[in-house]
Amino acid sequence: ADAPAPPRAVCRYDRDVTAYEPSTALLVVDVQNDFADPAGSLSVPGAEAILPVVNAEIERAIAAGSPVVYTQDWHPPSTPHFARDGGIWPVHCVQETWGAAFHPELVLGDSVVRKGTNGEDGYSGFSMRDPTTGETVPTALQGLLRHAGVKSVVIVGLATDYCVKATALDARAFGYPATVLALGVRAVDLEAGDGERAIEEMEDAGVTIEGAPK
Ligand code: VGL
Ligand code: ZN
Repeated sequence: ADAPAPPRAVCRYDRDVTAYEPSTALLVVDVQNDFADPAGSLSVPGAEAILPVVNAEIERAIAAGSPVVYTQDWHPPSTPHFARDGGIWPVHCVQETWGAAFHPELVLGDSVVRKGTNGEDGYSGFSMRDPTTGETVPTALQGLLRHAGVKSVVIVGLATDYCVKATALDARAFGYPATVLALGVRAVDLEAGDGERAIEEMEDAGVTIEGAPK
């Protein structure tokens, strides 16, 4: 028999956006063990605190018939993205490992876009940049959103200063109105203040930051 599903942390909270519509997609960025679990190799401070917010958002989106798309950092064991191979990051989210798996408390769906699969940095859910050639290649996300008739996106996940930021900036570059939920994201903060600077950069690009301290 199947093991019972682990309990899901879901919270109720008020937010003042328009309700989801089928033309709004929720993008859930990289809620994977290496980022979200305190024992992960690139664990983001406070990441587990976003899970109830992210799950509540997923439930709202599903109830409204909005597509929910999950991105997943999905690196080969050796990639110029990792410090030991010339990049800046500890080894993380290696394909088929615990660290690359979605956090066990995350409410899952079937629409997953993997990135960084062939040695690219893959910060954005929309495109991946080859760190050696500088070439940018698209992921499946754009086609998926277009096919679903998506006209705007809401973004939550990890990390504010890398994959959330890159995904939000690309969403704007492709012409989507984009909202990032401040309670549903957390920053790596390699340098103190990176998270706040990322929020400002996103705002400058026309991203709506919702729930930010006023
Ligand atoms: C990420 C650093 C390296 C992210 C991915 O998901 O924000 N950060 N790879
Ligand atoms: Zn990565």
